[in-house]
Amino acid sequence: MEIKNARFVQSLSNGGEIPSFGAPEIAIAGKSNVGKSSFINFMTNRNKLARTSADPGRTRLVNFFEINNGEFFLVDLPGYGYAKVSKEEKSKWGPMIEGYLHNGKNLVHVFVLLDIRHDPTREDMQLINYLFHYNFQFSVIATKADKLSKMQQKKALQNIATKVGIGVDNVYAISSYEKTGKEAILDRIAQILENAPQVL
Ligand SMILES: Nc1nc2c(ncn2[C@@H]2O[C@H](COP(=O)(O)OP(=O)(O)O)[C@@H](O)[C@H]2O)c(=O)[nH]1
Ligand SMILES: [Mg+2]
Repeated sequence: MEIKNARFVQSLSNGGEIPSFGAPEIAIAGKSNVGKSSFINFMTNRNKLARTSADPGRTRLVNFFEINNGEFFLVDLPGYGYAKVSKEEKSKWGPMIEGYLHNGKNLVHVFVLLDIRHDPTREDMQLINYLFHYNFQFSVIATKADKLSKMQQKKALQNIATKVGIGVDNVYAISSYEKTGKEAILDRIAQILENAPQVL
């Protein structure tokens, strides 16, 4: 599988009607600053397709990115666990993420992004338990692998797999900085699309 082109198509705000583009969607979830936007830019070879860190505005919405002229969509979910936002704003995120996960008709897989250096947080585990509960297919992507040596990475992936309760072959290390780990994820995407329902 190859990502030849990508474009931003739509943001979904709280309570907005979930769009359907008639193609499989892979959602990208994780806490603020884990590297979601950088991951999307890395995967699509684009510097600024998804805006990174210093631009919280758009990252508070569900953003749809069309890949390969409609072959599939990457859906960037709002980051959770950001300490600086108000309680009121925080209270909107759960429903927005859950609303999409629950009602998005074309959703076929969730990539849960976790920082390779840390154990999953309470909020990460809430999301993961939710995915288990509703039987959603998901994989874990361990970000910022460049922060650890190869040997430390191996240990960290095993630790994350154990904490999450999945096999280590379902946990992928990536570094958007050093641009490593992309091929394995493209292979995973190919597999996901092969198994996606034909009529959405
Ligand atoms: N060392 C390292 N830092 C990264 C990597 N990916 C993202 N970051 C940094 O982590 C911060 C948050 O990244 P961003 O993509 O905006 O995270 P988001 O909030 O999950 O969308 C930024 O300062 C990035 O430069 C990576 O692969 N390695
Ligand atoms: Mg972001």
